Amino acid sequence: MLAVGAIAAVTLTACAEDAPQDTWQPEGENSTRIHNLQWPVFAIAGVVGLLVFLAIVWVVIRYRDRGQPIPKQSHGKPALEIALTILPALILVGVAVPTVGTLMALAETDDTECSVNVYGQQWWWEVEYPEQKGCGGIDREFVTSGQMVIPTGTKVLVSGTSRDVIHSWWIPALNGKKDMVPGRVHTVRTQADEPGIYAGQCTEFCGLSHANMRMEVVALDPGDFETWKANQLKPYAAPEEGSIAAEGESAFISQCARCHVVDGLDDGGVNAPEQFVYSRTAPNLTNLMTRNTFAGATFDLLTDECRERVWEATPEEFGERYLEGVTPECLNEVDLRAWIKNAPAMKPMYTDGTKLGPTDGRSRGMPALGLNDDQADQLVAYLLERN
Ligand code: HEC
Ligand SMILES: [Cu+2]
Repeated sequence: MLAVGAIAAVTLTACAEDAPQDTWQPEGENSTRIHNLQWPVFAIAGVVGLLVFLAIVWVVIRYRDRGQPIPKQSHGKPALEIALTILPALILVGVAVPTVGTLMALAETDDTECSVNVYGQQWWWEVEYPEQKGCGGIDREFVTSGQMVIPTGTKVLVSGTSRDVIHSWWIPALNGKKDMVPGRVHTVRTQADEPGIYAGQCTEFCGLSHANMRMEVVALDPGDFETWKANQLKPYAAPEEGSIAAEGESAFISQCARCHVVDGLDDGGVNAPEQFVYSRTAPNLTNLMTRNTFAGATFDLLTDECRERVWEATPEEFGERYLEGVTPECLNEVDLRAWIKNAPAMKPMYTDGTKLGPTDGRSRGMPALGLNDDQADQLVAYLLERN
């Protein structure tokens, strides 16, 4: 009994309020459907489990060996056998009917109001907004990474695939899991009722940094979503001539542009991602400072204090705070600098840390580029203007 109590206590503390990935706290249409199914199934399975457990305890005590003679041996009890076949079958049918109904409701895509594509890649997610009438209208495709921004109260269809191994997309508060498989497109509907950040993580083991492959859905009310969208599409703003950021731009072209794209930056054609990264491109850094986490939503771009302001905001305050992006005062410069100088030290990229990658000349993830402090300063200044 003590053991049971201890297990229950541990399980229940896991359900405490501050658990952003709690599957028992649905915050969208489909997660609510799943929740409405998992409760009764859990209850039925719990009652059956309890009855079986009690029956075992009773048998163990009642018929334990007290040196009594072996009882009379009998064979078969048709009434009992038939009852014990029919009863579980009925329970399973009782569970199957609502399960199939829920699965069909979850697969519904006809009434989609906004389409977003995701690409899983070791170890981050690219999020692509294709041209469409949905999502309030998108005239030019654009991409971001790590944080998928969607309008609230909107039926969003996430179509996903993978550029390397199998990954799995899972935002527990909004819907169930969906494997993202190379060469296939899988869909999962996502809808958030309230503005806020909904955290999730890759749930299919995908290699060394699987545990560092996280993602977030950011829901903004439709007005704020329009603001966010317009900001993603604004033209490139070159740094002021002679500034540190301008030196950063040159450093970016020579060191980073072979993998990373900044839309509108003329990099003289050096971007040739296929040649350098294992799978396709690295995250697009055009609007890095409009997201507040980086490298597979694993590290914060905001200082702890500023992060709290966004994450703890009420639904009414949230949109405005999120749209502030990463200001110079709020930048978590320590982690960003450390990343630029030596990314694999923060997030394991390949098993042999002494080599850049497998012998075919390709590497996974971001290499350590051996930059000095000045270059890091320049690059941080340049990136800080990508907002
Ligand atoms: C060989 C290709 C490559 C080069 C060169 C490279 N990166 Fe990266 N970078 C990546 C990959 C891949 C990721 C994603 C890694 C992950 O999250 O697992 C990444 C992630 C990042 C991120 C996080 C972006 C996000 O949205 O999560 C930043 C910032 C970044 N790199 C900056 C730089 C800078 C600055 C340089 C130049 C000094 C640079 N990178 C050079 C491949 C590269
Ligand atoms: Cu993964």
